Amino acid sequence: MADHDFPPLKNDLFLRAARGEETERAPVWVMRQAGRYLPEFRKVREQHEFFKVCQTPELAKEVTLQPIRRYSGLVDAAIIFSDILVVPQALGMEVLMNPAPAFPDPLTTPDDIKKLKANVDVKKELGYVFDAITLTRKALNGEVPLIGFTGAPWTLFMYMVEGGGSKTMQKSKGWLFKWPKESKEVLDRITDVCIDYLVEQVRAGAQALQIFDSNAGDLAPHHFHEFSYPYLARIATTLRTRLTSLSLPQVPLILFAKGANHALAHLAITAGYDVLGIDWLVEPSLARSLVNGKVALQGNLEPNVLYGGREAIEREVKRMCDEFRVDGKTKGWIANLGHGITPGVDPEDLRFFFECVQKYSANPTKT
Ligand code: 1CP
Repeated sequence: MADHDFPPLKNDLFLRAARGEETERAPVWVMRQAGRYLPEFRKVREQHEFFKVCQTPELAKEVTLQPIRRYSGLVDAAIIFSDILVVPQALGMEVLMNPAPAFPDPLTTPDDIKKLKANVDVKKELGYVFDAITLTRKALNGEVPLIGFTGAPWTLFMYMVEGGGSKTMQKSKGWLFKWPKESKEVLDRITDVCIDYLVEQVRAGAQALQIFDSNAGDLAPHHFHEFSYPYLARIATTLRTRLTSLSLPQVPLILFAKGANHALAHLAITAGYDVLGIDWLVEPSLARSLVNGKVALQGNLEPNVLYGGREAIEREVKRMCDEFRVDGKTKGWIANLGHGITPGVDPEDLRFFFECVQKYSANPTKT
């Protein structure tokens, strides 16, 4: 698919900010914006199992569009409804969602590596995601751009070894330290699939891509540089080469290495991404100075502020908008939460968050 196969884009604020440009106000979207805080999403889930929604392009499209319809004119990007755990599924692992992710047969020892599929054909295993992307981009009718995504190798490795989410990450970190060579073999295998997966998402119509390294901040800085960074950098570099050689568009690449704020300066210069997502544990002004204009930034409101009532939301959004300004200008910033929205948020409070971003990020020098 090429750009001219889709309706023309009416709102390119998100794409302009991702390229680092000055914008009339900050574009805004939120991670997990299609999710359980929305009654219309819960209704779909009452009737369909989680991965069934991901695997049925019509349902994935419907759910992706729910926040876009509800917050029409207030939200500046859509993210395709899926999950990071479809990559382990493509590698041959069984993943259940009940309601948290569960792998009945995780990677226990290096001997289990042979259970992973050797040559993953992403078109065969994940074709439903590409179909959902094409269908959704058409249905969006150019209202906002569509973001595709993948989990990052270290974060996916963590799930594949732990067999689900983990606070301590003892098993996955145990692998890194006990079997570094074999761990890197698995990380490399995941990276190969991520690259193919992202290329096909662009071919299907994704207009930007986000890599979620949600567990990046759980690694010591030197372990992050050994077990996460090289794979993130390889994804960006190889993806760009592949997109060029296939005459596909060079879409903006967003890296959300949650908690790896120690690496911001290094990531900005060397990792090959256009945008770095940041969580709320780093002040925007510090993040700004660390990346020094090399990349755009995305983030970073503490998600629990959305439970704090209107006064707190307004105060905190205003503070965030002021902190992200560069020389008094709104430039190279995509407003977002510092992590995904949680199920208990009142959808009307999220609307208020969007309204506050629009109000307080208005650029005095470009209206
Ligand atoms: O029952 C349900 O409906 C389950 C809730 C849910 C939803 C709405 C899950 C299970 N995944 C999703 C969708 C999802 N997941 C999206 C859709 C697009 C959007 O943002 O609207 C995206 C981008 C993800 C990405 C994802 N899945 C991440 C990375 C982002 C993050 O929050 O850090 C991770 C870590 C996952 C794993 C996952 N999937 C679901 C849950 C509950 C979890 C986390 C579990 C854990 O704590 O380990």
